[in-house]
Amino acid sequence: MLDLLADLMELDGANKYKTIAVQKAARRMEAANFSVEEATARGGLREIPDIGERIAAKIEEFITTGRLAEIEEYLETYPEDLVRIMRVQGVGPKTARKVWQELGISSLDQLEAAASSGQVASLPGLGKKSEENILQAIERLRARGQRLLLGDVLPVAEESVEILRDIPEARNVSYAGSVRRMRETVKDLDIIATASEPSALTGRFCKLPMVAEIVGSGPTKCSVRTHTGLQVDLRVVPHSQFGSLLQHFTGSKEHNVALRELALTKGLSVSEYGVEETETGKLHECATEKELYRLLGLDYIPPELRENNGEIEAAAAGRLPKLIEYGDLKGDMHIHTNWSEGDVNIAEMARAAKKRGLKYMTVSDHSQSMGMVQGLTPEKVGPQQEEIARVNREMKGFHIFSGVELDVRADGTLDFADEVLALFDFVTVSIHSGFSQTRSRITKRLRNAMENPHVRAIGHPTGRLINKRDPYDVDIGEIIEMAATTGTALEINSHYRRLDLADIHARAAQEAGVKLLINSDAHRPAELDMLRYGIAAARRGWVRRETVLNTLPLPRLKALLNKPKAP
Ligand code: DGT
Ligand code: CA
Ligand code: CA
Ligand code: ZN
Repeated sequence: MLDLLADLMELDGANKYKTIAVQKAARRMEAANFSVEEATARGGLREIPDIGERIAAKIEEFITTGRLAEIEEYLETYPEDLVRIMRVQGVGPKTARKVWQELGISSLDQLEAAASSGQVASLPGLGKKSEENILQAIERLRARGQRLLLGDVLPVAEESVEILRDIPEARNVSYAGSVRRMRETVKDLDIIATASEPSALTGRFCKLPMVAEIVGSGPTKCSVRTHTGLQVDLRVVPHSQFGSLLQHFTGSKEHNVALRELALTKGLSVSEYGVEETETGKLHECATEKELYRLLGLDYIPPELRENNGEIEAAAAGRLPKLIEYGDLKGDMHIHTNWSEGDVNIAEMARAAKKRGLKYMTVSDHSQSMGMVQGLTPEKVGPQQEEIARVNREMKGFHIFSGVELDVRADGTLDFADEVLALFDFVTVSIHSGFSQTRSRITKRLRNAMENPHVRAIGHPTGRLINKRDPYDVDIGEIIEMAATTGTALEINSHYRRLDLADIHARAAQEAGVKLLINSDAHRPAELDMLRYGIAAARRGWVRRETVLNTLPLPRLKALLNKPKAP
């Protein structure tokens, strides 16, 4: 309801800040893992962040009457399907209004038909290129499945496991499936447990406040749907088979199939109950996953690697990589503060980073040309560096580097001149505009950036937002090659909406000898917690500690930054 309202407000050209407030509230409602109806009934809506008086009143109106007068007023002017058109990538409210007013288009199907017949290209301000982009975007929108983001599900997984573990009858509890493999998107949440009394777990689970609906339940099994629309399957299994079942339900399916094929060559057969010797019929139950892998002659394979991408061969040869771990991170080289669009000042971000065990960070506020935000101008660099120096004097055991997240403009030029860039300890370049440029232009922009001796890294290298915005048209192989030859590091942006580089690209970069960064891109202290998702993506990409620059101890990183960059 709030999403629809925000879209209608945008269509109508309403005040931008009011629209943003509604959008923020919509995100809060989407993430609310409790009954909003109950919260409304007990007058608790205002306790939720981003829900002010006006929006609380709207939610109440909707819950008590089932409708919202404001939406109905808008719908007297605009057809509801117009908002679906707005959600096509590259079509904003202006274009949606234009195709509606000029061509009478009010649905996705109509838009697709009009674009296919060349009518869209004939409108003022739109051309052949926009028309093609619209067609492709519609296709992608339709192809996109309804998978959830890991960062929206993992906290629920951890909370559920914690609650179940606290039940006296519980013995082992673990989440499994794609969540345990830390895939960037997941379909559902799978939980495996053992217990002295299985029904104690399933019974309690069905009654959790997060549960909106029970899909199915029995003494050892139950499936529920939460208020956020997540399906959770809990299975309580025999203790002696916990390892086998956890391994089975962790998957991936492809990994399990390959494992079974390998077992057959050894006269064994693997099932969710154990490993059976084909000839004698003897069943080895596995209480731990380690036992199962050992029976097959394999080293233990971490869940993040179980995608049948060479991990079984590597485990057989004793050549699995030693994967990077969260504790290996020593710093964060991409942090925003209130010098651009961050919420808090330098000292506060530094304290938050230090509290999380980091030893250093780079203040990398946006440079001036960033569209909406108040970016850093060359004049502000001096005063900002004075503030950094002051905080550095005050803080013990922590160091702040002076950096910038520099725009490379649509025409390929950098946002600051070389004399300004020379003032910083660490320059990261990112693309924030011109997403629809051709591959050769985007590549040229990134090449310009990487060939500049002051530019140490590329931030969120493909620009994707998972499930929302596709990467700009870029040849990732070429980016990796340029990074290798210029000695420029590539970022794994840890925000779970980005995870950019993606796992497989991080793996390719490491193989090409490129150095990586795992950064939070935090705009407020809580977002430093995103780093765990960056670590997960890196592990899925087989990344070792040595590949990641911000695992270096401070003195070694300082020494490295004192030298010109080199391949
Ligand atoms: P998802 O839920 O699509 O994000 O991905 P998964 O991997 O969690 O898939 P899910 O929930 O359908 O199944 C959980 C695990 O159960 C899966 O990773 C492996 C195992 N599994 C499911 N179906 C099969 C199957 O047909 N054969 C084998 N070997 N394993 C399966
Ligand atoms: Ca699953
Ligand atoms: Ca499942
Ligand atoms: Zn950025």
